[in-house]
Amino acid sequence: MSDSRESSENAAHGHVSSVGQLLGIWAALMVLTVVTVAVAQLHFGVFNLLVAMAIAVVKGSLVVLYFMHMKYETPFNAIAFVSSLLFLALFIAVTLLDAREYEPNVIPGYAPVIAQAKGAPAVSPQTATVEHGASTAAGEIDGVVRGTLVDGIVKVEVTANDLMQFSATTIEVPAGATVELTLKHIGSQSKEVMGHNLVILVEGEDFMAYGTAAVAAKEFDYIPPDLNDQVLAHTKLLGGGESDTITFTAPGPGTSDFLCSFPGHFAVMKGKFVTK
Ligand SMILES: [Cu+2]
Repeated sequence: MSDSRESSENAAHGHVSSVGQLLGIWAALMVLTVVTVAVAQLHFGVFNLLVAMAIAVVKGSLVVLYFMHMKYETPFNAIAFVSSLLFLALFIAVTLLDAREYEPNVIPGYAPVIAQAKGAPAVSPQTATVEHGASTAAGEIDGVVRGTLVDGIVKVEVTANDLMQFSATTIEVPAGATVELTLKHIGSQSKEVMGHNLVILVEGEDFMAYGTAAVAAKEFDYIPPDLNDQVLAHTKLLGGGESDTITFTAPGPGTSDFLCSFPGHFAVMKGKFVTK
């Protein structure tokens, strides 16, 4: 009786591979592993990944077919196996699409809410920005822009790019000077996606508070009218390729904040406006 049960179980599990066949597959896997390492030393450019994946697929197939006995299974099991692989590929592909879509909106190293909750200071977004795009079209990160004196007017030019960076972290002008400030958006993204402005606050006002409040003022291009008493001067909201020039009088000696008030940007797009 126990014999018959054993034989019926064997029948259900089907094939028993010979030792020779298993050793053969093992040898093939070892050879392919050596090939993988050897191929890694060669450079095929864009085909590097394809070659590596092709070898990996062959190895994986050998394991699945012989060690996991898929070769001796019914076609139904093969269909179930292959379709589960297809679904896995689909999940990964959709996730990657999503990640790419949102990548431009991610501010490197910026997590103020979490940092506040833990009572720790927020990660300096400035440091993160430098790591993220040290060589950009804007060029001078951590730059002090002093402007040039032309006909009694101090002309200052600041650029902003698609990587959410101002070319200046400090704008320095003589106290009381007439300042002509130009903001150039040197990126290519639209105002809706990567809009930039430059808002100089009155001394004592906090860019974080202003930037947070400005998020709700979309219809005013993120310049909330009820906070105008906090603003010394501001440019228009610009899209890629646009620029705006404003003229204002610098106050007496002091230091205040400037920022881009487009939602999410002030964490990295900010700096000091210094009058001396
Ligand atoms: Cu901006």
